[in-house]
Amino acid sequence: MFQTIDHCRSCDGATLHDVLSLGEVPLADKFLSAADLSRPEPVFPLNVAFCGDCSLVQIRETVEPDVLFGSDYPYFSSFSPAWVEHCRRNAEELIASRDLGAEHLVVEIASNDGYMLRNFHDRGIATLGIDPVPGPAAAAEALGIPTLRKFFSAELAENLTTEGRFADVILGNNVLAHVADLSGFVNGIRTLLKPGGVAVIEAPYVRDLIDHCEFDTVYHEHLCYFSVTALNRLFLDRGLCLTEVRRLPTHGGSIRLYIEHGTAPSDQVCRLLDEEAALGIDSLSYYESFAQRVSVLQESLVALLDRLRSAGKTVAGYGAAAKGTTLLNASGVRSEHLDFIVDRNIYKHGHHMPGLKTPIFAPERLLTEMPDYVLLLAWNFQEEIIRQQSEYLSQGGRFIVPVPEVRIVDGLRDQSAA
Ligand code: JHZ
Ligand code: ZN
Repeated sequence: MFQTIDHCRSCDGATLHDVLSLGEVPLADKFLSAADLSRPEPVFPLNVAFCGDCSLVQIRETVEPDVLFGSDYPYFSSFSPAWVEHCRRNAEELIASRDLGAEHLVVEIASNDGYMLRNFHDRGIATLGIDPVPGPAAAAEALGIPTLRKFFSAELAENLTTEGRFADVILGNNVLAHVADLSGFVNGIRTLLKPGGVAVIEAPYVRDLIDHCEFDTVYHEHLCYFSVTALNRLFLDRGLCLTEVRRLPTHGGSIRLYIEHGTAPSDQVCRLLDEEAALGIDSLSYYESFAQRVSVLQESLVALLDRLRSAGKTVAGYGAAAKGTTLLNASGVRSEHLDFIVDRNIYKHGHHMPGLKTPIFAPERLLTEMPDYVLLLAWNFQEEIIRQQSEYLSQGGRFIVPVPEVRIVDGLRDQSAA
């Protein structure tokens, strides 16, 4: 069901250095049904490595994509309003800056439930979604967005262009890290992209991951953790170049890449490359203290939960996010630490968190149960969730925010809990 690499996923170099081991954990999005609870749950090793040749950070384990992104894949982008708004603004900007109209085609790779393409579709611009997961793809089709239920690949791009379909804009949010065949994926973008077209891709930024100790964003779906340095090489080697890179606050810190046909990165991108070089992102030393900082965070989280439980406090979780699976299981949080987890995604209700088996309910349960503390597993939506839960806070509830360091937020104060 999984393979272990000993060569880099981007440059095929053999100099992989281990950076962090997260032990053996279940698959992040494999929420358990009631029937699953009595069956053994598979766990997989999870190890992060750094390529000494091209500086790409990656995990060593490759779980088959059909296992990770099968019909039970529960992620529907539209349950997170701030994310939907972030993407709407990106779409509006692209429509204006590229003067998109009925004669243009926008293709999105990993189009999920149509959360992004709907912005183009509603303006009469032709769209094509590509996503292998049936549930979200059906939701996109219900909005009128044609969706190919397939993984994107070089071959798929060839087939589309043989039919005369070339893209003016290619979109891909949080998909590049999921791709095992990076070379095929990037070659596919080059094939499908019209001359003069642009691919706009967002991915979590490894610099934010390391600097803010976001180890929980490491899970088997995420094979790679990108720097601009590693990406620049990935695209240049395949006849594409970065014309702009923007840093974004989403998912704990991401980058948006603007990619076009060509052979020279823009001056703006060169400045970011210089900045990364000055930080040493291309050298192993940048990653050396990470594992130690992760274990301090993990220990302080478990110590806090032990302390609260010993004092008879009730504790719930907010956000059955994929990253919650890593946070809980890799840190050694135990099922007796958490009473329940809440999430807005109705497809996760009635299910249980991988590993800990904590039951998942709708957020309304926070007010009926009034747990003393809520561990914010979806900490990347901290502001939005805390705003939504003002009632819970005003009744004396408190949030535990685990990343970048464990702290307690009671609405008035934000204090370290270490
Ligand atoms: P969220 C996702 O991971 C999906 P996850 C994917 N694995 C990926 O690559 C990364 O992002 C980058 C819920 N929620 O989006 C919705 C509320 O309940 O941070 C989600 O279940 N109420 C493809 O799963 C979860 O929290 C709210 O108000 O780690 C958030 O998950 C909001 C805002 C969210 O990503
Ligand atoms: Zn490499």
